[in-house]
Amino acid sequence: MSKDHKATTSRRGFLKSAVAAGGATLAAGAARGAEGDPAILELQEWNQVLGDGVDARPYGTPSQYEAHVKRRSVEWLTADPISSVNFTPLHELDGIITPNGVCFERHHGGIAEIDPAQHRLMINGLVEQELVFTMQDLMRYPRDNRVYFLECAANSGMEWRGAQLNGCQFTHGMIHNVMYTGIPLRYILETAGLKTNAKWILPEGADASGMTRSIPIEKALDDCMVAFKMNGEALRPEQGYPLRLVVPGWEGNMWIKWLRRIEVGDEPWHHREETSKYTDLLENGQARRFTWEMDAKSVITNPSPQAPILHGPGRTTITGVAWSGRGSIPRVDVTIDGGKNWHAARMSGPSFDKSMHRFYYEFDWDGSPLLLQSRAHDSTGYVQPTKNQLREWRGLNSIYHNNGIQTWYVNEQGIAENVEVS
Ligand SMILES: Nc1nc2c(c(=O)[nH]1)N[C@H]1C(S)=C(S)[C@@H](COP(=O)(O)O)O[C@H]1N2
Ligand SMILES: [Mo]
Repeated sequence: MSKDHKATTSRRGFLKSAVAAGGATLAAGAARGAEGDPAILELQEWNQVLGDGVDARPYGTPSQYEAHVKRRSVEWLTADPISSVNFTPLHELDGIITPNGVCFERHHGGIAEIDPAQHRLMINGLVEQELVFTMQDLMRYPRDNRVYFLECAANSGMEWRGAQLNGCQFTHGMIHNVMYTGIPLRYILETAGLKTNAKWILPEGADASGMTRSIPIEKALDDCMVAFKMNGEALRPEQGYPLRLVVPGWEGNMWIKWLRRIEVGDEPWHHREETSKYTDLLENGQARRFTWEMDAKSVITNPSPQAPILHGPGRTTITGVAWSGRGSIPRVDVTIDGGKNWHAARMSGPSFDKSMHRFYYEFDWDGSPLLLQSRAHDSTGYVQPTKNQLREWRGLNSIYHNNGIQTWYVNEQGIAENVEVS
């Protein structure tokens, strides 16, 4: 490889010249020699005994050493687990896909356990012909595969008044990003035949909460899907097995799980979840309503309060995720000094509309404290605002749609903390 490998080069000098030499050299610079390290010089136990055979694990689960990678809830947010939320461990993940077992859950009446043979989807209201589908009936339709994020509108809602929860799992973990297999809702509505005054739909869940939301017909006919698979396998019961509505880019509450009925109407229904909940009370006493689209947002997942820098100063990789309900994310900026200097992050992985994007920023950490932030730009030109800008626009009464820039303070030991800079 390059001359940077010369043993005479000082560590700092090595790192400096390695920056110019490119990625592969940098990675090599992070390693050391074998001397004095039994983990490489001696055979480990697992190297000397036969392991489990092929049938020991008919449905695979993660390594026992990954047991900390799990959904977590916040005690004071969980009055009753039947109507509550837990959070995706964003700081443990990489790439753009959320594994099915750690997708955050939000239920209003617990998880419905549905026998798919007894499950039906009904279309009624302003249609030429009311229809009832079995799961098998639905399998006759052409299906699509698309990757979308689902973000609860309340994600980061606890941070409106100031930095509060210590970990991106808790501040930003009401989001998952999954490849759905499903049927464009348009095909199903066209089979039933929309009447000319059909302007809205009301999807309804088969769970104890019987959740409903009004959705304009334009969105229903545009990119909504009736999904039955996530990341290649059946939806998990937590995510709406056997059928859920996918409403790309729009607030998670509208993605009705355990979908059993879609009513077609000529005006919105003004149900609970679009009046008393999922509306934003502004400073002047007026409430924003029908704020469906999720604004562009990003967060640094590593380092973060649950994921300190453990390797000490020197070459350091910052990573995070960004998304927008209006399109893709062509650019994310990262700052390590609280916004004095911004650097273009390196985007890596597929870039889909209304899907999570992964970014990286590699730099030489001198061991002094950091103020880390990321700022997303979406394909419409929208730039993620600061938290204070949001507060100016919307006051402090809001819970929902907090997409302000997150700050992590990292101390000399690499420990990170949730803070705000003014
Ligand atoms: N039937 C039904 N659908 C529902 C809910 C529910 O309680 N019941 N919760 C909604 C809310 S508020 C959100 S944020 C998302 C959460 O989806 P998830 O559990 O897959 O993360 O589902 C939505 N769909
Ligand atoms: Mo939600």
